[in-house]
This record gives sequence, C-alpha cells and structure tokens, in this order.
Amino acid sequence: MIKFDYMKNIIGIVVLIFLLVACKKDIPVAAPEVKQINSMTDLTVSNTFSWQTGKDVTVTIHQSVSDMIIISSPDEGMLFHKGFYNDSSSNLKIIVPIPTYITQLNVNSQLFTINGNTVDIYTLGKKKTPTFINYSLHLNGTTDWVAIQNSSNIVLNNAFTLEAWVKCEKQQSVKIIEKGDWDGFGLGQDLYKGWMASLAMSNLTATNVYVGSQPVLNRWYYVAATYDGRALKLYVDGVLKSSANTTGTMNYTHRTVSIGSDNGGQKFFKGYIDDVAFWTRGLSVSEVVQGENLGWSGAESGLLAFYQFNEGSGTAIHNTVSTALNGTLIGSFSLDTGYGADTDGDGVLNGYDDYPNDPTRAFNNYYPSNGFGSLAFEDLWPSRGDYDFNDLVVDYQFMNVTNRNNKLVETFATFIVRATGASYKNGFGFQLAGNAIPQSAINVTGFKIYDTYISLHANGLESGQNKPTAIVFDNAFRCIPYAGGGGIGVNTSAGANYVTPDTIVLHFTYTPDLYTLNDLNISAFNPFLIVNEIRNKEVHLIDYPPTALATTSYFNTLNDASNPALNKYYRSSGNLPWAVNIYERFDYPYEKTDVLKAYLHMAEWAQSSGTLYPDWYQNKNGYRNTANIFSH
Ligand SMILES: [Ca+2]
Ligand SMILES: [Ca+2]
Ligand SMILES: [Ca+2]
Ligand SMILES: [Ca+2]
Repeated sequence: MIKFDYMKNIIGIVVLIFLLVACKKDIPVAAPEVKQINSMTDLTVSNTFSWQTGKDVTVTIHQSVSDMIIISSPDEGMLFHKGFYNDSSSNLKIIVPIPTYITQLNVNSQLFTINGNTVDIYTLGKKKTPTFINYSLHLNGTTDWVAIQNSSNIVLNNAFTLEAWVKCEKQQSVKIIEKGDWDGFGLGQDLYKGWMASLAMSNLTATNVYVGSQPVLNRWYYVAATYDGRALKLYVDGVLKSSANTTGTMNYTHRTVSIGSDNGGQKFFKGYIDDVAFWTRGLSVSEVVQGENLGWSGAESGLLAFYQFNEGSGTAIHNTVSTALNGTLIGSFSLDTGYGADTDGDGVLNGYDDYPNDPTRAFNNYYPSNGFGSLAFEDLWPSRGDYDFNDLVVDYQFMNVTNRNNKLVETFATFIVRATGASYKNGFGFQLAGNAIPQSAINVTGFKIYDTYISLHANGLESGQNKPTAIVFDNAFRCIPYAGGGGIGVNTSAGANYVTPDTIVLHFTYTPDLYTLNDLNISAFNPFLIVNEIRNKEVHLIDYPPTALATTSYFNTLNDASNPALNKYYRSSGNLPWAVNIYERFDYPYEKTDVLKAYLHMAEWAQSSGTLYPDWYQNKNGYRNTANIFSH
C-alpha cells in the first residue's frame, strides 16, 4: 500500500511537471487563478484548526436549583443532558457535548444562545415543563376545597392579581380561586371557554374574560388574572389571552376567599392546584412571567398571600406571606405532578426516571446525544494516505448511567466496526482524557481481543498506561473478515461481498457514588488506531496525544509535523489529520476516493476553520456526491 501511494505520487508529479511545461508553452501570460481544490492536499488549513465536528458547552446556572435539568437542541430533537439537582451554590456547571452547528440550547423549555462555549443562566424557567417535585392540592371535583380564614374583611377597591398553577382532570365550569363569587372576583374554568377571569364592580356590572377554548386535560397551566383599575386581563403560561377594559370601584363583599369551589357549596374543581398567589395590585406581564418561572418568596410588595401547599398532610394550609389568611383544607394533598409517582423512591418521578423500578439508577446520558458518531482513520501515518478515510471506520456511542445524585453507575460503550479499507491488521482503543476517575475505580468487560500483543490488567483496562485506557478490539480483520468477491478491504469497494458490521459493547462500572459525568468527560475521549498490531504505533485524532505505550519516534518523519511541546500531534505539514471524529454517523467514501469528492462543502469547512458548513457531513441538498460514497 505504501508502495502504491508512492508510485501514484511520482506519476502525479510527472504529470504535473508535464502540464506546467505544456501550459508555459501555450499561454505565455497566465492570470492569477483561484487554487483548484480536488483533494485534501490542495487545502489551505490553519495550523490551529481542530477538525472537530463537536464541542463542549459549559452551562452555568447562577441560582439555586432543586429540580430536573433537561438540556436539548432548540427543537428538543437532540437530548444533551438529563439530571436531577439539589444545588445551592448558584454556580452549577453542566458540560454538554454538542455538534458545532448548534447555536442555541433549550434548557427546561427556555432557549439560551451559546456564547463561544458557554451558556450562563440567571433565570431558569423551572416550571414551564412542570418539573417541581413538591406537594399540591388534589381536589376530587365533588367535595374538596380550601377555605381561607379571616378573609371576609379583605377590602380591595381598584386592583388585584390572582395566580395559580392548575391541571384539570375534567371539562366543567368551576372555580380555581375566588373572593366571594359573582359579586367578587376570581379565576375559574368554563366548560366551553376554558380558563377565565371575572370581576364585579360596585354597581354590580360583571366583566368576564376567557381563553376561548377548553384546556388540555392533565397538563399544568400557569393562569393569572390582573386588574389595575383599567382593564381585567387573563394570562396563561405568561401570555396575555384576553383583556377587557373596565373602570370604577370594585364591589366589596364580606364573603371569604375560597380555593377550588364556590365557597364549598358548588363548582368544585377536579384536578391539581398549586402555588396560589393573591395580590393587592395588578401585576405587569413581566411580573406574571416571573411568577411562572420563579414563584414568590413571600416578601414581595403587595403580595397578600402565597399558598404552596407543601404541608403534605393534615388540613392546615399555610400562607407563606404571614399567618394571616391561613386556610383549611377539605380534601387531600398530592405529590403527583403529572410525571407519575416515584415507584422506586429515589426522588426521581417515573416520567423522568429511565429506571423507574431501580433506586440505584436514574438517567441515561448519551454521547453523542442521539444515535452514533463515527471515527474514520487513515492508517499510513506518518505517511499521508489517500484521504478516503475508510482504512478503519468505527461508529461509537456512550450511554452513561447516573443515579439520582448524578453520580456515575456504569457506561455502555457501543462500537460498530463498519469498514476496513486497509491491508493492515489494525486494532482500536481509547483513553480517557484524565485521571479524575482513577484506573483502580474502573472495571471493564466486553472487548474483543483475539491475538497476543495486548496486555490487560485484571480490571480489563490496558496495562502500562498512565490514564484509563480500553482496547475495544485488537484486529479488525477478525471483527469483519474479508468475504471474497474482489476488491481490497472490507465494505469499501463495490465488487467485494458485504460483511455485516461487528457490534462490540464495552461495559464500564465505577466505584459507586463517587464520580460525575464531568469527571468522565467522555466527549474528550482519545480514540486511537493501533497500526498492524504494532503496539507502539498509534494513530490519533489531530492534536490528541499518544498513549504511554506509543513511541514518539515517528513524529516529524515523512508527512507528520507533530510538535509535542505545543500540543500538536498527528498533524501533517499541511495541517491535515489522519483521523476524524464525526458527531453523527459518517457515510464514508469508496476505496481510494478523496473525501472531498464525496463531501462537497468539507473543503470550505476546513479552510474556514469550521465556520462555514459546520454540518458538512449531513445528507442535505447539494452537500454530497453520493456516487462517491460507499453503499451496498
Ligand atoms: Ca406546592
Ligand atoms: Ca424513581
Ligand atoms: Ca430509578
Ligand atoms: Ca486510506
């Protein structure tokens, strides 16, 4: 193979010289031309370009968190992180590996723009996808309600706000919170027109405003009614839904404030009610949104009562603002938030718990976030190869399992050996980026070692290493053996018989309850190819260091231009790599087909240091020449 490429280069140079001579003869004055790019070696690439299709973003939450945190792509199509946090540091950092083309993150249903590699969150919408795990009222629709003591003497003339989280189980005309009834003001639910607000003036003219359609059953809504002396407004989930101008003095009624019914006589709400706030002033829309996102401390100006219903048992309802206007419950509290019960008692509701019957496990966190990424190698290092990036193609996916404290339990690392367009018996492994998890805390099984040149510790990690290192397989030819039919290699040329890719699952377990996803730092994993069973000859991603078992004697030989003092490794003199890590599954080129002939925007991506076409590898219109991509 070396001989072949060498011959090809010589032929290329001879042809080039011939063409130059020929051109010189025919065209005496040549205008400066844009450099034609036909292959990787034609590229002009920065000596700092990383060739990365993914990056780590640090999400910092600058407030105390006692909640589920769910981080995804803007459309929620890619889930980047899932965890349950109790953190009062106001400095909770979560590192998420994402594709470089993603510019915004969706954190608990709010969008945040990524600045460089960071997202700073000062106000987290913790309740938009109601993730709160505390008690609420659960009212049966026939007899349950809450009476507020000493509320008959509340006198409001020209302003109020009522707010509540509500989740109804039945379409009907009922009350949510009410001062008086038709003669007062309140929030309610209408059988046909949905959430409603009502207000009676002193001349007993009534104003009612409605959403106009029924709410979805069993879904939490944040409903607010405000009156500021000019208009009665109805907000749902922070959005103004209806408004009616009305002025004058509000009607005064001696009747009590009641929650979930018309003073215990009729119109009983069926479903859940939480976080009821009662104000003496009309809140602005931004204040309503704040109430939805953060709730209230109880110290806010004009806040008369705030009921959180977190007592959990008994009949006393506590007003967070003061002991005035405490209430009495006829009915029950419930922990059910719409995400089911917590069957295994680990504190993570079934709807979020990937292991609802296992208290030692809670979440699966994946890298890459959805499906598989791919590693594609050239194996002639330190000579440059032919840049078909199919000498070894391995898909990878890490599923990291954490418990309710976000501590690592285990990792299932799945590798799919898809192609080997090589004449070498190549091996493959990877090293963790650091020692935050010491080798002694790890056990690994599931690798495929056929031959004798690899030595392992009893815990399955490779011996002689200074960082945790796993060998996935030692000989690709044994994983996907050549099946005849012509051509070179396996699954890289049209003629040869197709071989079913080989799936290898490594199972890592860790000393329990000690290590986090950040400790594992899986997106910084350092994969490498072992060339032709020569253990000290490794090929890594560009600027990833060799392991302790690799020799550095090939550095700065042939086409390699590594400079360990500057952390430059496996970088050619033209700043080309010998391996690429694609965040999504890579459709690799046919044998001896330069990758630029398959991917039509990869050159612009590389020459712009990743700015242009960061999604070059996707199957979009005009992105590929499929004739040059392997298929079978
Ligand atoms: Ca509550
Ligand atoms: Ca659970
Ligand atoms: Ca569980
Ligand atoms: Ca090649």
